[in-house]
Amino acid sequence: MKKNISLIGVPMDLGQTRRGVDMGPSAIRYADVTKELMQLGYTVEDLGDIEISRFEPSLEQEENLKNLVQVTDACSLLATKVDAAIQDNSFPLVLGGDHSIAIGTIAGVAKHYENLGVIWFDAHGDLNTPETTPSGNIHGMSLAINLGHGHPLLTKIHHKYPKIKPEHVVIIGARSLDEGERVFIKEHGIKVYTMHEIDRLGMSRVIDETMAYLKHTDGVHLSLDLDGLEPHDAPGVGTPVPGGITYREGHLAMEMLAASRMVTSAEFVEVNPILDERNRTAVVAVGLIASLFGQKIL
Ligand code: 4U7
Ligand code: MN
Ligand code: MN
Ligand code: MN
Repeated sequence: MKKNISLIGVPMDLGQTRRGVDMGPSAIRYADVTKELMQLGYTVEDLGDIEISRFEPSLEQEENLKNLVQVTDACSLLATKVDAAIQDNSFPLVLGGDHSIAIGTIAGVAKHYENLGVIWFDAHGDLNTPETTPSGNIHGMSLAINLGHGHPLLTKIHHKYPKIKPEHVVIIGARSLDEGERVFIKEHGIKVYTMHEIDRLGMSRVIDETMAYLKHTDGVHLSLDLDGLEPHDAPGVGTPVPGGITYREGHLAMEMLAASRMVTSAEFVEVNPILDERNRTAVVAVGLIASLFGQKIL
């Protein structure tokens, strides 16, 4: 893994409707993410937070694409920062914010890779489109957008279209999929390890298979939604779903990713301090980040 890390905060809560997730980057910084990474021997440059427009445009709100303009603007800005960090030979580590920010992160990363692999660690598929969304919340569409499906303002951010190919995506932890998402997964042949497969195979085999599956990619982005974890272990998230990945399974996954040396960028999203208990979820996020960057028990 690269020795320089660029930390980018995205205080975004406009991709969904529960307030508070915009404070995620502060909560994760407060849980000492920089110190942990420095102790592991990295140089960390904290680039601060992306500016999110609070201005409500007088445009008519589209019911199936809430805050489309603001999400587009923030993601374009984020893509530029992530792109520049990679250009600088630094590892981009993005802190959310709701999962709509993955549109910007992956747009910035994908410019540098012909065949970017993506590990989508999440209770959800985030594969809705404006036609299938039950909520109108863009954080439930971000993976579909990266695959080229959705509003052109979002799919065409930062010039490349589409950003990633369905055969280079692995979803891990799914347990809440909408009907339209099930159809999307079948139509595009996306590899999904639902909780059922994680229970049956164990996390160790799931990650081994994932890395073998992604071996023909030229870079791997980890997009980790904290709601992928079991809500008892990570309660501070906007859309908790019972029956998730345990604390230890999460760490094992990160430790194995570290050992693979294949991950080239990462983001940790959906930490909501208002819904949390004494910043526990941010602390869990920092622990997972440390494991991803090579922290070992012994
Ligand atoms: B998250 C949902 F309907 N599928 O589209 C939707 F259940 O980034 C939830 O994974 C999306 O947290 C959750 O609104 C988005 C819903
Ligand atoms: Mn998500
Ligand atoms: Mn989710
Ligand atoms: Mn397609």
